Amino acid sequence: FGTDEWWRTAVIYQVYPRSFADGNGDGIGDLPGITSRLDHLAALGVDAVWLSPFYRSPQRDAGYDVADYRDVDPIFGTLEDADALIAAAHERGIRVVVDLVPNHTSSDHAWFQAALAAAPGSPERARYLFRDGRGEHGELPPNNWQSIFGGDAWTRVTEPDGTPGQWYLHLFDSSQPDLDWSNPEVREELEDVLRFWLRRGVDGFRVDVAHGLVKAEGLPDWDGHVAMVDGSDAGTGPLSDPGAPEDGSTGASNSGPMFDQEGVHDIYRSWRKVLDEFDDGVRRSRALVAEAWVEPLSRLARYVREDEMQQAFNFSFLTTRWDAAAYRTVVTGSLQALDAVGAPTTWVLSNHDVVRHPSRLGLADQTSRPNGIFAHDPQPDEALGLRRARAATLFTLALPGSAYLYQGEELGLPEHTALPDDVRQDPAFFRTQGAEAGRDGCRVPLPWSAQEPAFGFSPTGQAWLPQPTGWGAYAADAQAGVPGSTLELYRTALRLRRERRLGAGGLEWVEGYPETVLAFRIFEDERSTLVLANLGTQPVPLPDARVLVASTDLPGDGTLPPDVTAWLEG
Ligand code: TEU
Ligand code: CA
Repeated sequence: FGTDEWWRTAVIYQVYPRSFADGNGDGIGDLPGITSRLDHLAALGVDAVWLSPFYRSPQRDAGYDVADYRDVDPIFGTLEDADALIAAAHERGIRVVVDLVPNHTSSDHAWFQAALAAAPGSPERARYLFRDGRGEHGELPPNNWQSIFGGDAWTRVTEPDGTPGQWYLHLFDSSQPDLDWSNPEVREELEDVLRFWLRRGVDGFRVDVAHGLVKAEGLPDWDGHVAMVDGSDAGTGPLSDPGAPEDGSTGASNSGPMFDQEGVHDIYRSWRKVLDEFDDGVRRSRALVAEAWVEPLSRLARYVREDEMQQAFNFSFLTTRWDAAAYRTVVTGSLQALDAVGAPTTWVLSNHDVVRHPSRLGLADQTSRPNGIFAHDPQPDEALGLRRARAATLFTLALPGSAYLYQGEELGLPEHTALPDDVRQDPAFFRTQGAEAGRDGCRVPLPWSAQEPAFGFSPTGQAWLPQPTGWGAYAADAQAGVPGSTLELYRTALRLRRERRLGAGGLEWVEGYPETVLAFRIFEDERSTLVLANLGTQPVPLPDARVLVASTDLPGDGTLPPDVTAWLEG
């Protein structure tokens, strides 16, 4: 490990533990499974791995409902397995970022169970947001907030004496009660959880719903619109123009009295101090990355000020239409917003909450495309989508800053759009009574080999979600060493990115190409790299320079075909 601020240019690979690799054959991915596949990540060339939650949990929201922050869920393994995974990653020079879920606990958490057993007004209830209901008998929710997964954001409890009682707030599922962050006990506990994992050697935390911890004083009613998990918006239906904000950010942010309150920053300043206690001068800067759906980007940038987090996810590309002008706006806006606070930006094309980018980009007509982050596009063209996804990946990996990859994107995996409803597990699907498809389609277990059933995911051939037929063609084994495969494209791009220090470079737009071409130069040291991405429908002439890598084989006639990106010398 170097002593630099590694996170500034890091490529960070998201592992979704239940779907990565199953070690013990029960059909659910686990920590020993991840450890056994770390060589795949080393060969890919990533700097760090971010692990989605593996803590003790009833798994009602796939682990984003934590019952014990200091233990590993038995389905994923043990604390010793976590230690072994961290050590094995570090041996390979891969840093480990874990997911912290501070906005809510599981309803199975000992604190919430104690709160249910205690009386209104008790210190046990004061760790959560319990309130009396409105109406003559308290039969109405305390305010009009809606859950991001659909339905009321409040659930009424039965008091220990059997009478209908208070209500508690949950911005997500009813099994995810929100903590009261104005309570010092809550702050102390979560800081102690940070220390628990820092002592075990983790290099950072991805902070779930970082913009949600503090709610407006008095929990006032709100008549605005909550951006729902399906990309619809509680009041107005699907967001019509995802590119609406001027800086090109997603248009899917959460706003209102439950999000982005000034008080959150004080929390992250004290967390940063906790992380700095562990700065050993060698593996410097344990890092915090905010998952904050906040707009405009200048608001997002406030989470990464000098004494707060080092990174925040920039989700802008999730909603960018396949249009060069739209990407130019987003890239310029993102770099400017973060430059203003002296931090690098991040780039994200996929994660466990959104439709995989080959499927998002696979709709020929991008102008009439629905908000493709959460809702399934009708009939994506998989071949076109993959071609564009590879092109998008290639220009993204050239951009200054840090990049996040979601497991399986290096294999070119599409969304599973044909999952039967009875196998789905996402609570967002159930809370909306199936009105939207939910997020299971991007969480399908990875194909490692052509071996059916389960394509090498599990030694017993089981998989907690069915994999599509044809999954074997995407298998890591089938792509490794095959020129032109998506996996080899990722490996090559990451190698060149590292060699040419692209993440640390400066960007300059290049004139002289058609409007439909993204053309920029990355300057690093004395060298520069020219990046050309053809988002139009006609081939464009390439300059006379050495091609370093192209997202799809070039025809050899000196042109760059539609939906292809190339990196060139100079
Ligand atoms: O997601 C938080 C979250 O709010 C968005 O993903 C949400 O869908 C968006 O704001 C809609 O506008 C995180 C996790 O990534 C997700 O998997 C969890 O379900 C959620 O928190 C609850 O912990
Ligand atoms: Ca398992």
